[in-house]
Amino acid sequence: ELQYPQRLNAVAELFQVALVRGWNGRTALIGARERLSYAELSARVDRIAHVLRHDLRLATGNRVLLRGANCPMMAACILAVIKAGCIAVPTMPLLRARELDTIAERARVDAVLSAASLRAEVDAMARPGLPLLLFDDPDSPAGLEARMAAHDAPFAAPDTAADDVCLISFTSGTTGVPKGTMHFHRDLLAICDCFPRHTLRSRIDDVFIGTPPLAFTFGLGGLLLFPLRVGASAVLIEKLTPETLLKAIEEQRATVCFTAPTFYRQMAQLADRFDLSSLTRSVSAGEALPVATRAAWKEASGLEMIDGIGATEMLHIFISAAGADVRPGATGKPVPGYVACILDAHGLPAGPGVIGRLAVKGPTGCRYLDDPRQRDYVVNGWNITGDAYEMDEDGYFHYRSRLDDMIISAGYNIAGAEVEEALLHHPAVAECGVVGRADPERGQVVEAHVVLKPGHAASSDTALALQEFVKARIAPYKYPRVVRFREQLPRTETGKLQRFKLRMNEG
Ligand code: 3SK
Repeated sequence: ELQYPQRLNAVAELFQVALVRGWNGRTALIGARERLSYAELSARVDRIAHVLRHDLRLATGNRVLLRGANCPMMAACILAVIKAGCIAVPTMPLLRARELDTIAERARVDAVLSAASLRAEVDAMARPGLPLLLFDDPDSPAGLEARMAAHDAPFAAPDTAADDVCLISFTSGTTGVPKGTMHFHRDLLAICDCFPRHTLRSRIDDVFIGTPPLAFTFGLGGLLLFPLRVGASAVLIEKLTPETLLKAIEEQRATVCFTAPTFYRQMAQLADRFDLSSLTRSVSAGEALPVATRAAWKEASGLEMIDGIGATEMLHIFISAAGADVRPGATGKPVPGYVACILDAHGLPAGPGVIGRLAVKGPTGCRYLDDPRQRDYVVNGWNITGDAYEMDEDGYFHYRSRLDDMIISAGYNIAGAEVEEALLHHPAVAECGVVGRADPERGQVVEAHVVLKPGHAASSDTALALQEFVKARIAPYKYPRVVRFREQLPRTETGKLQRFKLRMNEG
């Protein structure tokens, strides 16, 4: 059982621990243009917190929308909003004005902190009068940096309760309908004290690196809170491609990588050009990890991936396995601190071998912002996810599909993920997404959207070869009756496949 003081500010606590443990001279964040020690980061956070409270006159509980790519200044702004007793509402860098408007309205935002390079969409928001401060704009006399210069005293965090909201995180919207989820100060520490402590086993000499935006809780934990909790460093990369990530791993001697399966697949194809010998752990989440991707990354890096399932609703990873506990094909077991079970069609806990809805309970949990779906999501303290899973006799959880992605064809239940997994073993397939398409005869048919590797032709012969390949690997009734070739697949900024766009033939 995790215990935190009843009065708590998560960010003040992180820096207090750093001070007491003597980490102030250690490197906290490494960006493209700067490197900050714990002491420098803490001082920067304090200056920004002063600006928020004194210049912007924000009060405890006010909400601040944040917009920026992964860089030390964006990280400092998020931490400062929380230390100032306000509520951080981080947003994905690629969002457009209309989406920002929806978030600002739903979260009742009181101010905006944005990277100067991303201001266009903020300016286009329909919210005249909303206070805006730009950062990474050092020459502007009205920018955040100029205001920070006037404050050099330490900032004393206002009194907040461990269960005061400090973060509103919007889900990335694989269904196209983002929801706001609220998280407490104690939740930020709880995620650090579960997965990274027990499964990842983060250490003070770790160098964290990866792709998820800080605006996505996968990135907020993996690239900011987890390293800060143990005195480690994080590399924040603004312009991410598989090459830039591989190069940064090599240059910064990174030890822990966080990204999604798609990125691992792309990196695996290029890995032989880079020295990845510093990496000791690679974490995959955001999407189900196909066995083929695990194998390709192992071949390329020598590392057995740490797969995990997390959710914005739960803040971070709650089922995972590492090292000798890994079982390819299974996500893993509940991370210590969490319990999980499978619910059958009647909503009752089911034993091994039953495919049902995954439910989870732990120190973090879902609190939707003003959303009636809260009633369906949390029942008796259990968070009822939208994922279909199966537990085996040994207590390992195996992903089957998103519940809304289960394809029912001629009376058969077919998990799209299983067909994707089979297709990914074919040497011509780079990426794929499988959905159900309405069909007058069979109810639905399995439709595969396939991106081919270079050198393979999108032809009816290739489609036929893929169909035969799937029939030979898994039960033949699961083969894709329709195969469509695409240049790329529609994904969210966090790397999740947007199957609703495939169903609409969009993207
Ligand atoms: O949404 C996810 O997939 C996720 C994964 C890991 C950690 C956090 C999140 C939100």
